[in-house]
Amino acid sequence: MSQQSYPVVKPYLKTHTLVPENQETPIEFIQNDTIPSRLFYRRNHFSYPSLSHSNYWLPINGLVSAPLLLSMQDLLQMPAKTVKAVLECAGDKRSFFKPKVFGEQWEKGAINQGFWKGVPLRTLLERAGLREGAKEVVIEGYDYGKTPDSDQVYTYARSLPIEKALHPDTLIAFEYNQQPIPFKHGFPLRLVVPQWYGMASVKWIKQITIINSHFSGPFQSIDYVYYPNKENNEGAFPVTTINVNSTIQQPRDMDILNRGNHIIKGIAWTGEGYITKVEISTDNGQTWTNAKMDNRDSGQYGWVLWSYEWAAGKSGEYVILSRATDSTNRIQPSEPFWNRKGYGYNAMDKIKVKIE
Ligand SMILES: Nc1nc2c(c(=O)[nH]1)N[C@H]1C(S)=C(S)[C@@H](COP(=O)(O)O)O[C@H]1N2
Ligand SMILES: [Mo]
Repeated sequence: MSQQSYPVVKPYLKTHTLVPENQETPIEFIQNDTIPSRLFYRRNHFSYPSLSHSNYWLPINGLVSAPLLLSMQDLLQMPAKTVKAVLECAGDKRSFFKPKVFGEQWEKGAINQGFWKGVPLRTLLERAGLREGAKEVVIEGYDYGKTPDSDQVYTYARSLPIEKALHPDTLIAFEYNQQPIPFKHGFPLRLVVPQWYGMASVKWIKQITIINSHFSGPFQSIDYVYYPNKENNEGAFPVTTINVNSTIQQPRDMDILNRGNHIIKGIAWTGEGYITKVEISTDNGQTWTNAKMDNRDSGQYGWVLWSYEWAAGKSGEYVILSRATDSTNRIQPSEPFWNRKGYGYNAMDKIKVKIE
């Protein structure tokens, strides 16, 4: 079968802002199952922190029986595990919302997958001993600055409810793809919260504090909240679990192709359960066919690779759609759930191509 050949372009990250650094992975460069560090999207609220790695200590304090102060050495000696997980920014695909919303105009590449190795946060919480009334675990990073909404200086900090903090796969990670975590992605320690959008996975961990109340830092109570209304905060609720989603990697939007057979391929992922079905339409949603799914190695938190052989017999313009369904019966909607800050976009993916 003949297949369209693509010009070879050296992979790069597409820059949205340089300070702080916000760059995404053009979706066509996601070729392998895991993304190498140099192609890992970067999402930062502040300038990179300056850290003295040689003298790194991790405090765990607050509502615990025995506060801990751990060295890297201490951590590296604890039982560790490795998980393969999708990390997706809650603002991924924000640029497709209509009407437009403020915020970084991410296209489809604020997403990553790789292997994280670390010590379960649970292990540390058990060692420190949670005291009665422990409700949330606050993870604070070393980076700081002023937020757009106020003149105050904040560090990047987020909390997890106790249940998610105790999930055995919520990790204090120190390796990405068998290497120490690259500095821009959180070296030496980063939280990794599989199944939740990326904002939960705090980089450059400075300290961990257990509290008996609801944490309300700006990245918890102002940002990373779904605001369904344009004019007011009614119906607001926090951004947590990743929505069921899929992306077409090939062909690319606006490609001009020859008549004949083409492979349509891409990825699909979800934050709850697993992907059960990916459907493709080449006639703008009138008819749908199941794509072939290759989920042999996707694991519990990984994306599935899918493909579809398309026999494009007639010249013309085509709208191609992809739509994923997960095991909790969530399915990608035809229209996204619009919200004022533009989080969680997961409408079915859509590209246009021309057959000559
Ligand atoms: N300390 C710190 N952690 C952070 C952030 C940040 O700005 N500072 N950004 C969060 C957001 S919104 C996302 S999507 C991911 C991005 O991780 P990456 O830059 O490694 O891709 O990190 C999260 N953790
Ligand atoms: Mo994000």
